[in-house]
Amino acid sequence: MNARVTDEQIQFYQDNGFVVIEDFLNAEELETWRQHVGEAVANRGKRKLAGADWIEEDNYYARVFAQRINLWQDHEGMRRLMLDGRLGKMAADLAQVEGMRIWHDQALIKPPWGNPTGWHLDNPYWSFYSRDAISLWVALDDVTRDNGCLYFLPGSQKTAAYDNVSIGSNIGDLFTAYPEWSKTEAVSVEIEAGSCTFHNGLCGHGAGANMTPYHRRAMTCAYMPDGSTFNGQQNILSDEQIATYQIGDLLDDDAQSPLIYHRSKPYVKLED
Ligand SMILES: O=C(O)CCC(=O)C(=O)O
Ligand SMILES: [Fe+2]
Repeated sequence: MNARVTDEQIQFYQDNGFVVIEDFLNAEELETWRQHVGEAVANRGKRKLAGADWIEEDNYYARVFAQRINLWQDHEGMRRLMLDGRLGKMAADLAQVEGMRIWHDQALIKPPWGNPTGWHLDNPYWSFYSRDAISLWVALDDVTRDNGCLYFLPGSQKTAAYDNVSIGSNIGDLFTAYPEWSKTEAVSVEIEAGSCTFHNGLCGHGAGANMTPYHRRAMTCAYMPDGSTFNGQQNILSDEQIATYQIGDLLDDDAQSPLIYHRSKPYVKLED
């Protein structure tokens, strides 16, 4: 695993809100990720979240991508991959924070002939607000403009508020919320399988349609800076969990949001 981020990559990320890391996984690691993701997703069936009855329905959104969240919680191989402290260090180095917790992982598998992923921000959906939240997106297939590569609005994380839209069929709705971005040129990111991107949770992004008869598989993980607090939104938390939180409470439950890296603590390398 190419788990080192350079000073140039940190600077690029801070300026643009996203960065590409080529050859993140080697061929053997890529095969392991593909196998674990494939198995974990198959075990889930239509259940989107570990241990909860949130079932995927057949609608427009299901054909943007199949979304299976927190595979680390119910698949041992995924747990080893996702709790790897090296990923947390990369995220913490790019975001320039002290420590990172997993908010949620998710497999995002765009089906053959799948719908585009409408423009959106990530962090406003989550149960904490942070300008330093960050997501990893690992390509498990070569991604091109033909099969639904990501697009980013460079620099948008600097002016984003927490206004957002849902990922619907009008892919440009975000520009109604942020008309000041409507003249920005988006950057498409074509990468090979095994390469990855990181993006800021307030950087505008979307993905194209899948115009091919093949799946476009990606494995992603959203990270929450250590020290983040509850903002009142449920997102992936259970009814029982939110019943115990007040707005402003620290989100530091290691069983739900494991701290995978902190500058002041030694970290374990779980993945072989
Ligand atoms: O994979 C996609 O189509 C969208 C990914 C995305 O929105 C994300 O990783 O935050
Ligand atoms: Fe997103």
